[in-house]
Amino acid sequence: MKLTGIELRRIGLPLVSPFRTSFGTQTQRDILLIRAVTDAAEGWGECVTLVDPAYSEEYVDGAVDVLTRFLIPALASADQLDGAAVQTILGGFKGHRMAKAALEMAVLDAELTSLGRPLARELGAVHDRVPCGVSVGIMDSVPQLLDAVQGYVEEGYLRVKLKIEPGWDIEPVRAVRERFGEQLLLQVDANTAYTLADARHLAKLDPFDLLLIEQPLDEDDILGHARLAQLMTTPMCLDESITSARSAAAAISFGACSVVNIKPGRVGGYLEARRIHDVCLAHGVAVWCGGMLETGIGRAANVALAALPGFTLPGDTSGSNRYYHQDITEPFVLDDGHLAVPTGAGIGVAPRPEYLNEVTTWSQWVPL
Ligand code: OSB
Ligand code: MG
Repeated sequence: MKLTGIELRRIGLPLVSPFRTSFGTQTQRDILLIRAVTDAAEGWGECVTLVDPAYSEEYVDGAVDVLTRFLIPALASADQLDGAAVQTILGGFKGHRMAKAALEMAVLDAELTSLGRPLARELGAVHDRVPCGVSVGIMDSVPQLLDAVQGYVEEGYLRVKLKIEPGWDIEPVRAVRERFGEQLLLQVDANTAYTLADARHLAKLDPFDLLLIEQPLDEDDILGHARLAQLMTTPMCLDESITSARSAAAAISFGACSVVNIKPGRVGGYLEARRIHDVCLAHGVAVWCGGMLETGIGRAANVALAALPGFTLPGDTSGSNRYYHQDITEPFVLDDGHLAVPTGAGIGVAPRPEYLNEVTTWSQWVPL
């Protein structure tokens, strides 16, 4: 397969409601999409960078820059291009995993589309639908939070994740546990908002029987997570800290986590995401698929990944309507708390051209 060129496209989509985390509030998204045009087929990728470097060091303008300046031109020399070759070539550049992941996804989609093979099958999926959870942002008040959770539970979500930060942790968790009972699968995500000095405070979450606490400490603080894991009974899960199969293996060996959130964008792509899954499965560490408020493009690929055997916990793979009034693809609709794994070739979905054009704010064609 030979690459003809890459189209970069930015779209603006408002979120259905503001999403507040310990690192900021998202009210609308500025999303970079990648279309890979090859001699065999076309493929789509979604870059999961946010507009500012608040969740990770990457951001949308930075991704556009590194893609146009370095990553896309590096693919020009390859005459037999596929997803695996992209990973090898891009491995010559440090960091920028979200930008790399988007490019890998677009080429992988083109490759698999031309071969008529679904991404799920290619990755080793064993399920045709995946159980879904929902990530619930920090709210202005506990009653407002209870209303939001109530709505999601009524929609059928099988697990609820509450975003926490200092000042919004024990009480909201207590209120949700009291209102929805012991059976609700409940977990929390701090997005690095605490330090090890908060260990006694965080241990107050232990009586609420949470599935896990996600990334309480800084992304560099593997030792801190290992210490904290010994000071609380709630299982420790890492998100930001896990950037590769190697870092996953190291964190597990140090006792820093017993659960891993896998986000393909954060780790440089779906092929590395599968390796992390394999490492975790071999260590008996449960994994689940994280999310970055993706459109149907990224969601399709995440749902394919979440169908692998080690994904034993519900993911942040919510239905399209949890994020957007109108998705750019056919919407993903929750059915009995699950999303169906796409069965078409490649990622199995594509943007609807008219709506895509309507929401496009910028585009650039990079010939090869
Ligand atoms: O930490 O998991 C996170 C969204 C943006 C950035 C980081 C995170 C999140 C979410 C939302 O929790 C997950 C989703 O529903 O896409
Ligand atoms: Mg997280």
